[in-house]
Amino acid sequence: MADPTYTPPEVWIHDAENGGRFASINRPTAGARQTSPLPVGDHDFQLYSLATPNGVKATIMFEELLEAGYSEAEYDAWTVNISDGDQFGSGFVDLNPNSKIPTLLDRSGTEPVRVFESGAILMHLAEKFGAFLPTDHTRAEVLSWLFWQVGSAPFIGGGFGHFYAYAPEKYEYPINRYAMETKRLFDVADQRLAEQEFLGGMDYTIADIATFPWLAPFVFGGIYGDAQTFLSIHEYTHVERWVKQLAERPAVRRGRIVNKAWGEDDEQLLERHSAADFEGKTF
Ligand SMILES: N[C@@H](CCC(=O)N[C@@H](CS)C(=O)NCC(=O)O)C(=O)O
Repeated sequence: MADPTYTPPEVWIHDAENGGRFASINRPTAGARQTSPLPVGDHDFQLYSLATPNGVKATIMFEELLEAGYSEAEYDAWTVNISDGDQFGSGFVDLNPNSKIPTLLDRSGTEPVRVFESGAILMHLAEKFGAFLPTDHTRAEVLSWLFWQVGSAPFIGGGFGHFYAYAPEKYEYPINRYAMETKRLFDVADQRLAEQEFLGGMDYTIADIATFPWLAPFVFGGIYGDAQTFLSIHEYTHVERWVKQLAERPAVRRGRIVNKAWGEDDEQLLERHSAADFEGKTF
C-alpha cells in the first residue's frame, strides 16, 4: 500500500513492487530486452501495432488511403502485444528506440525508412501520397491540431486513464488534476467542432484521423471503466456529432479492428495483409 503522505527521497530508485496494471513491463531504462526479429510480409509498408487509440491512428490512415484509391498503400499489419513486452524485442527496438506502438517500416523508396511516433507516421504517409494534408494556407491549421492531439494524449491516457483506471489505489489529487485537463481538452475540441465540420476546417485530414481514436471511446463508452459518465461526456455535443460522423466512414470502421486482440472473435483482426482479411468480420 502506497503512503499518501509520501516524502520523495533525495534520489529516486525504481521499486519493481510498485503495482499498477503495467508494473511488470515498466522499467526506467530503454533498449532491447530480448533478441527477437520482426516478421516481414510482402507489402512495401510493414506496420507493427496494436488497436489502442495510438495504434488505430495508423490503421485508419492506411485504410483511408486504400479507400481513396491509393493501391500502393497496401500494408501488412502485425500485432505487437505490449502487455507481453513484445515492444522490447530487438527487431522492434531497431525500428523504434522508444518501444511504443505504432511503428512503421516503409520499404517503398530506394532505402528502407523507419518511422515511429503516430503523428510522424501520419505526416509521413500524408506527404508520401499527397493526401489528407493540404498544401495551401490551411496546412498550418491542420498541423496545429495534429500536434495538439499528439501533445494532449498523455494527459488523457497516461494521466487520467492511468490514475482513474489502472493505478493500484485511487488518489483524489491526480484524478482531479487529470479529469479537469481531460475535460478541458474535450471542451477545446467541442468549441472548435461547433464552428467547423472537421478539426482542420472544411476537410477531413490527418488531424481528425489522429484525434478520433482518442475521443470516440469516451463518446461510445468502454474506455477506462465508467469514464464516460464520470467526465459527463454527453456535454460535448459537437464532439459527439463529429465522432458519429467519422465512425460511419468505411475506412474508419475497418481501421478500428486491425490489430485488435480483444473483444468478440468476429471483431478481432490480429494481422492484416489484404482486404480479404476483413471478410466475416464485424466492423
Ligand atoms: N507518442 C507515442 C505514444 C505511443 C504509445 O504510448 N503507445 C503505447 C500504446 S497506446 C505503447 O506502445 N505502450 C507500451 C509501453 O509503454 O511499453 C505515439 O503517439 O506514437
